[in-house]
Amino acid sequence: MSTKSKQSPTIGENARTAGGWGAARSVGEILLREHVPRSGSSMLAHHNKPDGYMCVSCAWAKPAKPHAMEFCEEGAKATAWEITTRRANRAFFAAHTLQELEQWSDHDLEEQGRLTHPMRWNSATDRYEPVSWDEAFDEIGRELRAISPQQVDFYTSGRASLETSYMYQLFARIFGSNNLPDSSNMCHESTSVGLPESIGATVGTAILSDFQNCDCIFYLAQNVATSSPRMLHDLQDAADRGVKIVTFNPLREAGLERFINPQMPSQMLTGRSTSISSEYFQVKNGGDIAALFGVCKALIEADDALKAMGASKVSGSDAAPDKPDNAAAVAFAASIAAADKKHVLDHDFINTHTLGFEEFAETARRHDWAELERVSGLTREQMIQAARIYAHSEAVLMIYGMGLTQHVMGVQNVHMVANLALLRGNVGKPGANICAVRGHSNVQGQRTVGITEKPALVPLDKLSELYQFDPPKWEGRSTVDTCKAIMQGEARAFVGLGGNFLRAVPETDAMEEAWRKLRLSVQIATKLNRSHVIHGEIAYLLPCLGRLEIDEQASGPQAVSIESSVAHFHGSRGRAKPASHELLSEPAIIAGIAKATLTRGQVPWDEWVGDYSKIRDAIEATYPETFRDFNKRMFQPGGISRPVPARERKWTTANQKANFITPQRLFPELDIGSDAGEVLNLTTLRANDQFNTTIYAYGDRYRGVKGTRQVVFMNEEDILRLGLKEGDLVDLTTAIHVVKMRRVMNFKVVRHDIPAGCCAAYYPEANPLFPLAHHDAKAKTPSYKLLPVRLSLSAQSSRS
Ligand SMILES: Nc1nc2c(c(=O)[nH]1)N[C@H]1C(S)=C(S)[C@@H](COP(=O)(O)OP(=O)(O)OC[C@H]3O[C@@H](n4cnc5c(=O)[nH]c(N)nc54)[C@H](O)[C@@H]3O)O[C@H]1N2
Ligand SMILES: Nc1nc2c(c(=O)[nH]1)N[C@H]1C(S)=C(S)[C@@H](COP(=O)(O)OP(=O)(O)OC[C@H]3O[C@@H](n4cnc5c(=O)[nH]c(N)nc54)[C@H](O)[C@@H]3O)O[C@H]1N2
Ligand SMILES: [Mo]
Repeated sequence: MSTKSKQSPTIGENARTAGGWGAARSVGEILLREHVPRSGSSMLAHHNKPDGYMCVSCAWAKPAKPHAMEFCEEGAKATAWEITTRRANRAFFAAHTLQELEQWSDHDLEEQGRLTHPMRWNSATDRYEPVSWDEAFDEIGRELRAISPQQVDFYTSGRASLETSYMYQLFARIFGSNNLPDSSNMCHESTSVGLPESIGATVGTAILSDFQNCDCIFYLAQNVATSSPRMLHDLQDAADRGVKIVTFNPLREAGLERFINPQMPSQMLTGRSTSISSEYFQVKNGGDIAALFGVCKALIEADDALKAMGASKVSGSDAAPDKPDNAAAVAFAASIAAADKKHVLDHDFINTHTLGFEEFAETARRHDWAELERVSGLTREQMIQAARIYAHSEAVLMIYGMGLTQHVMGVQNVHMVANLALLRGNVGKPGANICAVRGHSNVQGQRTVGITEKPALVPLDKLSELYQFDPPKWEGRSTVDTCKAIMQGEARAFVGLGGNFLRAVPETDAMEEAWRKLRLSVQIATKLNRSHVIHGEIAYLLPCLGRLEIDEQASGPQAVSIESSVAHFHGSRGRAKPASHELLSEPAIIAGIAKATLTRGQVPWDEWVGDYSKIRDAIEATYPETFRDFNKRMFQPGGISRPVPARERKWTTANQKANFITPQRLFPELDIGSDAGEVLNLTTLRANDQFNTTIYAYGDRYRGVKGTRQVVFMNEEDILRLGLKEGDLVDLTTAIHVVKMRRVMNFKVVRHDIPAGCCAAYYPEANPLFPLAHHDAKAKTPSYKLLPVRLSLSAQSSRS
């Protein structure tokens, strides 16, 4: 895809320290960049405060006692992005055809600013033209009624509030469709599938106080400084208390190494930074199952050795290792004995609470160290070192992100995290829990109120009783199923509640062609993106209020609510003047479409739009335990804690136990064919100047990249071996599912501290490479963190 912006790259040394002056300075620059007036910066004083608004960037926890400024660089960017004074108004759309806008980059499209008025695409002029809200609703309703509900897909991006999300899923179901794909399908779906099998929790069990109560953190596959920077405060406090932080990540990420807190003047002045990770293990991407098996093997064999030592003491024989290979396990066991402990593993916990331990332990014992080393990229000593730290800790918090979930074996990655936790009872006690760091600010909450393609996860009987309709029982489409249906022409209409579906999904080039065949595309959005510019035969672009804006309805200004990563619900009040007087709120738009479409169901749509507390009453009526006294408690400091049974060691699995689930392989079977050329395993990353497909600017301060995103990070040895040099332009082609050539061109080679055999590029630039079928079998999460690719010098390279 060609881009309008010129990217003039410079690649410097990467900054190993996150936060600090760089972050503080950028906040001012950000407000300036978005043309936010001075008054806008005072907004930030209310950011993530109990009486304020909840950040529209990430989903990280909102503490009951917030810092004076409970925002981060990324939160400030997301705020400025939404309250910007830039406008994509009538004049803008009159001046540009969509064919022309197709040539624009993601950055340039969103850079135009907030959408101001409802629009319909005119095929004669190839422009989005103003339309009245009523006309829009009427035609959308008419079109939807003419299409079978099975052929309509209702996508949700993870930002929409609980109120909006509840209304949206209800509308889809009364209409007759369970096709509710969401961004979560590309994100933590592996968690939503894997954790219920392991411990009966659909979400992580961790809460904020676990950071104060743990003595060790295993930090896997999450880039805290960019993706959830406020968590750095929690990590810093933990590190200052002496908590051991053991990190597994192929890249040495700033923030996981050192952090300067921009809110602590002493640190700013002295430049003193806190070391975050006590151990940093650069696992190969896709090598986590092997790495964690190595850690578990070390623990299990040390436990065996300790038992043998105990037995031999009783029988009076020597505790010396019977085979030399066992020496490490014996030394490890001796360190545990010296600490006056009887076991390496928590056998009481295992016996009382779990099933499947024997099979898991046998498999771990059987795994060969050499194979674990080869697949993980770590040494045996490193895995044993991680195991030792783990065994000497009493409460371990497991934290993970996309580097584990977005894999062909994503669900099994999640199982391995749980397996490791269960070995020492590290679930459901203070400081010891599993923290699945969610992405979008309400992505977790949307599932809680029914945004899911899986009818089994929704109280259909309750919905039927409350709204007098017969909900569809068939399994709906998840994101990759929706892509497939669009490609095969089975999906006729797409309704998008936020997001940028076309850019976020795999195989983007092929998807763009298929997308044009939709009969109807309806996009509810705040800013223009590629999923709007490419469109169906009939296309609507409906602009909505953002969460930061004052939402005035019949009963006065409204509040909405969200759920954080640690399963707490929080109220949020917008404070900014709406970007345009023609905007409607998301609930009002959904109600408008619903009323124009539905011929059944009894829902007081207008009453709900007039007063959102009535939507919350309806949510509480649907989920009485989860949302008890919702309206009364939604603004309580620290939020409303959602009941998560596993947190109390109640295992709501099929067998009422926590389960060790043994992955049958260490690494996915990937057919890389017999083509010539070496294969590297690609992972995709976010830069610190982006929020998903929203590109704030070209660069990544933390990885030393300026002026471009079109880069491929490589290990020095690989660069040499492939006959390349830094700065070369290369083309990347997909090495699996080679039926069709998938290629991206002219990526600049950047030397980076990444294991040999691995490489990394930015999302969404690399998405055309990902075959749709390359996903976890059960969760269908695309394998965005592992794709075999081949690299070749591009024709444009200066050397050619
Ligand atoms: N500023 C900003 N904040 C965001 C977002 C954003 O785009 N920008 N996006 C939001 C969303 S929707 C989400 S889901 C989250 C995403 O937040 P993260 O979970 O942090 O996801 P990524 O940024 O994709 O990177 C994941 C990390 O995993 C590492 N990694 C890659 N492959 C592997 C692997 O195979 N194994 C291991 N152990 N590690 C690996 C990468 O080096 C990287 O550090 O952030 C949210 N917050
Ligand atoms: N290769 C690769 N691909 C990935 C990933 C990866 O790591 N690697 N990550 C995946 C993940 S984790 C996710 S979550 C998806 C993200 O996929 P999406 O959620 O679909 O994408 P976003 O970029 O978050 O959506 C941005 C758009 O949302 C709209 N928007 C913003 N705020 C609002 C609002 O308040 N209301 C409404 N109605 N619209 C709004 C704006 O128009 C903006 O252009 O991408 C996935 N794709
Ligand atoms: Mo996400």
